[in-house]
Amino acid sequence: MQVHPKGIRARVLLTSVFGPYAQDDEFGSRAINPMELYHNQVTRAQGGFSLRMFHRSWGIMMIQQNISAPCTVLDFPTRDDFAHELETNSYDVVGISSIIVNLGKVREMCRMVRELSPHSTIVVGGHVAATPGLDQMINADHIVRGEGISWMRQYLGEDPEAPIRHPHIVSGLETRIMGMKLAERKGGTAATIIPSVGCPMGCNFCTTSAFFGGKGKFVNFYNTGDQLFEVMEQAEKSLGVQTFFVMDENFLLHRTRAMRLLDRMKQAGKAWGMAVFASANAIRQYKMEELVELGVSWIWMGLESPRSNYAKLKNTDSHQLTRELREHGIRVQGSTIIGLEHHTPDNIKDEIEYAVAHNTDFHQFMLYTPVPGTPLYKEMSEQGRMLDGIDYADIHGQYKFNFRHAAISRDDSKRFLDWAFWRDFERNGPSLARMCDTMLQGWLRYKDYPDWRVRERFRRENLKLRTVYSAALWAAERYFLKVNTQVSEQIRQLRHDIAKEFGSVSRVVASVAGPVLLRTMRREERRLAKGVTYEPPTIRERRNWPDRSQSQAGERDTGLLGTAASLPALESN
Ligand code: B12
Ligand code: SF4
Repeated sequence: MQVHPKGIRARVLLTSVFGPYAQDDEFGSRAINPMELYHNQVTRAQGGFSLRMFHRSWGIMMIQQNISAPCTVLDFPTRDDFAHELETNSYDVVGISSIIVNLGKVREMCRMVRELSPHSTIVVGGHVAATPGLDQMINADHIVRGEGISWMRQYLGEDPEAPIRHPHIVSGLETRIMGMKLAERKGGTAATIIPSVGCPMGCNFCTTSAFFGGKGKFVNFYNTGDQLFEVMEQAEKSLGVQTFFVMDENFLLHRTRAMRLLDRMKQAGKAWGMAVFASANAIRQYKMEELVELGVSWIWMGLESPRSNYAKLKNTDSHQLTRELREHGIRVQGSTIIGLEHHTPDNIKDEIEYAVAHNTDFHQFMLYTPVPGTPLYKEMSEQGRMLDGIDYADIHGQYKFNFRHAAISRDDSKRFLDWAFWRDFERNGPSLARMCDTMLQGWLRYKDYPDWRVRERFRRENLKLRTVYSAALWAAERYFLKVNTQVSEQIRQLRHDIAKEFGSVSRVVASVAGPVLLRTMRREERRLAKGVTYEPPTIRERRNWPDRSQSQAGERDTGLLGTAASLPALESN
């Protein structure tokens, strides 16, 4: 590969695509596609109960941490921020990170670089690189497919195989729920750890798996439990965390690594908690007690239809598995695809009912979407079933089909998707309450467990059950009283069970803080009805920067360290 003439002396800018995001615009922002995980694709039908939170662009943070060149990461810039950064810093290399949906923004950013910083080399990476014919659509010098750390190191003349340094990443920012913005404090939010990219299961629709090699392949940054333990211990020290969001598409699949990590945690007396992604077949490799001892407190799991034949769900009763996980205090985030090949207008409602009956703590629904680079895209293209003229900005799985389905129309795809979110909320109530239910079940089962690390983790996680969550449940019970009596009754029962276990503290807090939360909740719903949306803050961080006052610790546009909330993946201590 050609090496940049300045090598590690080249000044590098790594940027995410520009915002604002949660609005319709000519560059491909869509109101329906905000830069929020939960509100975009999980709790979007839950009104003021929806969990609002932002996540940094971890890919470029990883690259920055692993090159020796002076490097700025610019996250969530506006167009003006991006222009200003280009004009004031004379970058040799401008790296733009994007997924396919934001292709229009990449095109515009390349145009801006050519205009404002014509000497810069433009490198485009991330999932957008899988778009067929991308080189004809944007004006870039390099388009990088797959893993980017090794590419960038090589481009700057460094050793691509050198060990990976992990940045210290606070997993979530600016959390809000029920109209309350949660306080940010050091150690209050989980640290993100990225052990690998890709997944060897190779499900036909899976873009992450395809992008990093497909079936049987993935890229491991840390092969062993020992390496992982060290990375986590460093994050513990630097961020003051006890909880980790493990961003690995199928963390539990690698049992040897996970069990070695558990050994190390036991030896060192670590009562860490961990949120992971894992397929059902991977979870089945463990006894529940092993998961609990490992600190697994939250699992994101695919719950595709039993008629879909995905290997990961073979021989698994997913209803029973979900129930069992929750009984052991492990919150479950289900993920269900709407519009699989066998779905028809006649069976789709039953399939959605089946998904919703899992009664997971959180449930993501996504449309079956052939995305460039995946086996599904290849298959649909070969069959001539990809629809022409669909804007890439609308291919994000939360709008309408981008292909001709055998039985379901494009417009109906959106109707069924929306119905799935609505039905899950109607039947199971707010995720916040379901999560409290799981936490209580875990506490009751494990509060006297022989391993003190487990007792300590449940104690720590459940502190909020007796205080702020009791108040939230009080408000939720009142909120649903007139609109959904069944949900209101479920919440009332849960609140009483909590009070029975934790005594008068929870009752007092609920009756004092509950009415306040009910008011903030109602105010939030009024704001949302008026069309208020949320945007992530712009963040600028420099590393190896010649001006030492701006280096390493990062020059931040906002003071963001440590968002609070003991919420799902991004849980506080
Ligand atoms: C965190 C995340 C988000 C965050 C975004 C945070 C952010 N700041 O951008 C949130 C939750 C908001 C989000 C939203 C969406 N997301 Co998302 N998200 C992820 C997730 C789970 C992790 C990304 C990550 O950090 N991975 C770890 C890092 C290390 O990997 P990486 O980003 O791929 O980076 C590596 C390479 O790609 C490359 N690279 C990346 N950037 C660059 C730049 C340069 C210059 C170079 C050289 C290399 C390079 O090097 C990195 C290291 O190897 C991925 C799934 C996954 N496991 O990756 C989906 C994923 C990226 N998201 C996806 C989608 C579809 C979406 C949504 C459209 C979905 C939706 N409807 O909600 C929205 C879009 C929102 C928007 N307006 O843009 C798809 C992308 C599909 C595609 N082919 O484009 C993915 C792959 C999930 C999936 N399997 O479908 N997402
Ligand atoms: S198991 Fe999940 S992450 Fe792995 S290929 Fe299938 S859908 Fe993708």
